Amino acid sequence: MKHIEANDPDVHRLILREEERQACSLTLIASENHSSKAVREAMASHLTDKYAEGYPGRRYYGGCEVGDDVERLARDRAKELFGAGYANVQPHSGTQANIAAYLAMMQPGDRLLGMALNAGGHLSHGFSRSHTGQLFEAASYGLDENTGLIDYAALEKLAQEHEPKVIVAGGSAYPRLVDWQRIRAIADAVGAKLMADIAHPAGLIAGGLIPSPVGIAHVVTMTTHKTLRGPRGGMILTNEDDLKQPLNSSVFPGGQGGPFLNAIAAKAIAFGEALQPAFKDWGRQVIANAQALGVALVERGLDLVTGGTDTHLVLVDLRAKDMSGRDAEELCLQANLVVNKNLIPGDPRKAMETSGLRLGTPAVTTRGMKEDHMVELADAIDRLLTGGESEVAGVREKISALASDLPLP
Ligand code: DSN
Repeated sequence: MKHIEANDPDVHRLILREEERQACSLTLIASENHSSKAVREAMASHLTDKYAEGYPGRRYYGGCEVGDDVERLARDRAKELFGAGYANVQPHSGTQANIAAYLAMMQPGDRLLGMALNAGGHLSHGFSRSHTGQLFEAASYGLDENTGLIDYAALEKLAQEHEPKVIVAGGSAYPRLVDWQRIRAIADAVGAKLMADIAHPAGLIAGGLIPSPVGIAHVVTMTTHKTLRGPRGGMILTNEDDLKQPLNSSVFPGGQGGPFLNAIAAKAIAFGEALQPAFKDWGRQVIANAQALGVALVERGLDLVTGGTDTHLVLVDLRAKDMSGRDAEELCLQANLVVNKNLIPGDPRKAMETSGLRLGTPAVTTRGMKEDHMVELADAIDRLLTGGESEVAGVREKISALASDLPLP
């Protein structure tokens, strides 16, 4: 960063502060990860300066021949990774990918059915204050409050009543597998299209570790920076020939202007990394770590929504502790454990307070943590939730020591 240091000491200091924050703490935010140095180099490359509105071979600017090759490479690798016939690597984010996908399948005013935000869905699945809840007439399905699992029977009933054009499935705080076939059957029965948002488990699906919706859902969207371990960004896949052109047009010029070629190159690198056998091993470890963390938390008397996990995250139900997610998050943060509060099924508290804590293992697995470390983390969390402020200094020392042994990539 010698040029930033020389030209802009203010920004240099901020970047160093963030590096230090990440290095000295442990990230258990389920949607975060640490990308490789190669991914970050591509983000900082000269590709950032190039305009390339359009698609490979059909651009609105000259000088796009390298950009064309970059985008073709990213698309080809994405298709190979997920076994898809079409990939659009231009979406700048998961939400932009979702909005583009909806508008390729629906008109404003049409009906959308998505998982409720307080059930672990996402803002872009029809939440009232998201454009997706304003553009479309959205209804939401939820979880069985006793099991914490998607209530498929209620979803089916709601689909029959609401008659959506699109059903979106997938969540940001759902620790279990989604039955893609079952939701596709529900969609078929009401003449809806199924969209799978795999932003969270994309890397686990790419690694073949959990079932893929590609070929079941009409459209699959995702982010590239969570378990997929790439740069911040989004992506759309389909195997439906009649959706390819509408998806292309909906991304550009529908929702975006010029693609970020630097990010697309970084996506290509991340997909290349994900095609290596080591990525599958990493993903397997992510799941093993989440399961070990869950078991160790339960052994310490904590409740988990659904009792455990099949993926990269666990959702702690704090109601028995009589502590809010906000207070638990703050205690962990003081001890250098970065986590986030989260609503749980039937949560009696508001979204800014919550009764849950979401813990994910992608970032700590990238730093090299294994099951034994998860027992130490569970111990640290239990000490904080049980002992409160009096435990912060001791746990912070322990977490800092663990973190300093495990450098960022
Ligand atoms: N904000 C992401 C998450 O934390 O799950 C989803 O966009």
